[in-house]
Amino acid sequence: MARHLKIAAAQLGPLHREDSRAVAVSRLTKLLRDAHAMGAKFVVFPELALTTFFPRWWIESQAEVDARYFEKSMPSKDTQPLFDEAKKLGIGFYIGYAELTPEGRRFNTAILVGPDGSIVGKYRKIHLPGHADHKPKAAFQHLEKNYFEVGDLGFRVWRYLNTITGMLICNDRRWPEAFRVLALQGAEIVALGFNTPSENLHYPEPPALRVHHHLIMAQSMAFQNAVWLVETAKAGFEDGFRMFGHSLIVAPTGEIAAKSQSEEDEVICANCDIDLAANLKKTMFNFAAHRRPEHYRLIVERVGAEVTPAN
Ligand code: CDT
Repeated sequence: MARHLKIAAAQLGPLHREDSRAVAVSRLTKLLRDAHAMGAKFVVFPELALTTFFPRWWIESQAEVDARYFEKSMPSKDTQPLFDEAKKLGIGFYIGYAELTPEGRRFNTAILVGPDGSIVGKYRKIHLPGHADHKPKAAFQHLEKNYFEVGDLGFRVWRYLNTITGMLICNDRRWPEAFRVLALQGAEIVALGFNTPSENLHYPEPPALRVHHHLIMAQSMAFQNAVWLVETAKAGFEDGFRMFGHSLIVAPTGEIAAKSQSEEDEVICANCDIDLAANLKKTMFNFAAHRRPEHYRLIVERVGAEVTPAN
């Protein structure tokens, strides 16, 4: 019998600099209840879901950054109510947050929480976009390379809710390598939260084109890796800067099963047939039969593109 899992993407509208953790957690908890009312058993929240997307700001004082935006423990007094509600409702969830470790290391992190409230898995974002230097003339900044270290836990999957589930975070969705490493471990679901500005920081680009790229990437990554892909936005005018919504649940066929319509708090849900990918995995994307890794060596040996001299 096919395995089905009702999965929700719980999109958040903006969280401003002055919003407290309590505001964020109460909105997340409401979204969790909405997802439960729709029958969801797994809820995917956004990247850095407890605060504004603070990497848009250059902040001189590391002490201020740590106090306002980083979590020293998870759950904490502030986040415990979300864990308690999820446990009460018997729902598992993915959530992103800024992690400050006891050793003083800082990561852009996501965790997978089981329906019993226990933390099943942790992922620390590997592809950190943007820049580390202060760009005071820019309309807004993207300082992930300043605030976070590159994740040190690799790309992993977990046995979770009778599926095999992997986690990624935001910019990872632009890198086929990240998905393929999860797919090579048998991933059936990939959960991912994001914060994506509607404007391009580097050069003028129509906002619609940015959404177009978001959609085509999600559909192709889901299909080429035969996974269910759940991508959840934090969206809207946050601190005055717009980020797009378009949270998605994409089937392994590459079809969009559900998509958000607002840039506000909004839950979308799909009843996912986890075995939908079985035929694809046995035929077109039967990795064992068709992949040719002996010809892919450059992917791990070379980072940037180099033009090979003509033979
Ligand atoms: N949060 C995050 O990774 N956002 C990036 C924006 C890139 S622009 C510097 C993204 O890929 O959506």
